[in-house]
Amino acid sequence: MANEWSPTQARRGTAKHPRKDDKVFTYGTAGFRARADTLDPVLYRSGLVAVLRSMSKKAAVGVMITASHNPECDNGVKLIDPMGEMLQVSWEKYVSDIVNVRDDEISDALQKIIDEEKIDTSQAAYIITGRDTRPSSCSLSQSLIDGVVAMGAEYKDYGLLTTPQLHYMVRCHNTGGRYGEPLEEGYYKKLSKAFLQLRQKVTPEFQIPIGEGGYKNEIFLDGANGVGALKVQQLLKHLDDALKITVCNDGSQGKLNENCGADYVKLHQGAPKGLIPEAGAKCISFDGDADRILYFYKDGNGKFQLLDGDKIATLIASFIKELVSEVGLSLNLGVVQTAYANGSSTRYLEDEMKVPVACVPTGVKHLHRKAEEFDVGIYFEANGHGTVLFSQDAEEKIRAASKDGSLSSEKRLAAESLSSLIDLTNQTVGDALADMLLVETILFARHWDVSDWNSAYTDLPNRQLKVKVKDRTIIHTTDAERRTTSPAGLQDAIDELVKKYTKARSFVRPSGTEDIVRVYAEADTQENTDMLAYEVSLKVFQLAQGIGDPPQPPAGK
Ligand code: 16G
Ligand code: ZN
Repeated sequence: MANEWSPTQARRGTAKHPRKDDKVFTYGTAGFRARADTLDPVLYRSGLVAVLRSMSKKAAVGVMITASHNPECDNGVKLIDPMGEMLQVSWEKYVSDIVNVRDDEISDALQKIIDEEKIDTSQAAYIITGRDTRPSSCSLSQSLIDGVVAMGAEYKDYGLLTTPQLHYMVRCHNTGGRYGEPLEEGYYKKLSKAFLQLRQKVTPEFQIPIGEGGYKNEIFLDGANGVGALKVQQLLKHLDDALKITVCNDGSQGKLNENCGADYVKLHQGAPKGLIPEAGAKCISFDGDADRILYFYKDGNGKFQLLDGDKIATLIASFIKELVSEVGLSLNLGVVQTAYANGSSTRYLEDEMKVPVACVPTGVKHLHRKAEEFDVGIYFEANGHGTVLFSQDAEEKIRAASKDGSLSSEKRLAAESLSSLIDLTNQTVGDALADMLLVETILFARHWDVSDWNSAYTDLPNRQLKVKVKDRTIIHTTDAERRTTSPAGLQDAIDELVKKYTKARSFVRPSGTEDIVRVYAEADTQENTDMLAYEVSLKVFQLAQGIGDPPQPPAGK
């Protein structure tokens, strides 16, 4: 039994972790993120709230210390709810409130949450924590633990983990081991077992299209100099040499995310530093905490080809759709995207694959929630974050079919494949390691090389730009961030600009992780896309009080 929380102790702890200035922190799309040297009190206080959350849910909750793809000097923290999902939105305000009150207001602020949520503070609390490889993560982890201990709670610190591994641990803890063993080894065992089983089952007999290129099991990984580079090597030990992975940017030299990692590759649409691909070689890139994955390669003409989250989603959706229809199950399968999804991917899914597509605002929590509305919900952000969610009903039907002796052996095999596929997907959050294993299985099953996969549809050229403005919160959006409602005149101006080009689309939104406004454009050619992105950026600069130098036209214009 844990000690009951003591307001005095929580307050006393602030002496060791004082707020240094009046900087206001907001629990944003992915928790708190800021320069690491400002975060000590934020971590301490996140520990206090995590304990209240755990008491209120009567279950273990997780706290991950990472700033994902941000530069190494930043760090961050996010809370993970009992089933491994992102913190319930209504609690985001509580965390922000606690983090922003004065030191002497802490006890009262905690009491307010206890009263509002009717929390029984004699309830035992348990916190599960992990961290990425940032140099600041160790001491921030201690600040968090100080907060947890001040509340009289118990904790388990897993040390270095990828973000999705920690989400997995939280779910395992709260499901009595039904989801998996709450150990790092347990995570590798679960994934590798499902991978090896699925690989055996997807024998060519029931594979429909066989590509020309031929599957290759060699992969070159850009590990972003982060935790994913370390963990993939642990995973490999369990894969019976099914994959050969050369790890570049493994953290032994370069800085985390510096000129590398999935975010860099997506934005620059080019190879990261430290990984110069040979033509045709299959390359992948993780982000700093390994919850994103992108594929890329250099084609025969030396052109960089990116297979982003949209391409991954279409590949997975088509594979699952085939298996589901092979079994003869009636399951409602859908794909969830954001405004950043390439227009070609949406058209391909809807028009060619006849798969329903939903569009939601940026941020994993929005995608995850929407995907839960389907029997099989495949969600991916274009930036490479995504996974597949199976409803309980879908899972039960699949498991039952896999054991149904009255089905033909083809149908049963397809059901067994789906059953292994469920175990191969991280049902809590996007997971670069699990996604890699799933993509590799599908390519293997289809005898596909990356170029076979890439030929499904051609991405429209696209460009993302950033604009610095005085106050990005004046930009309001609607329609899953595809349109702006303020400042006045901005949407009309964007509409006019978009009309000038073919197959064009553009939107702007305030970033949830940086103090900037993001601009996205796509059109028929790269030249037109770059021009449209520039013109829209200029409008944002003019109508939303841009600061610094105005955006410059694309080179040569
Ligand atoms: C965070 C989100 C990611 C989103 C990105 C957008 C989570 C776990 N991560 O990294 O999904 O794509 O923010 O950043 O939700 P932005 O708001 O700066 O464009
Ligand atoms: Zn990440």
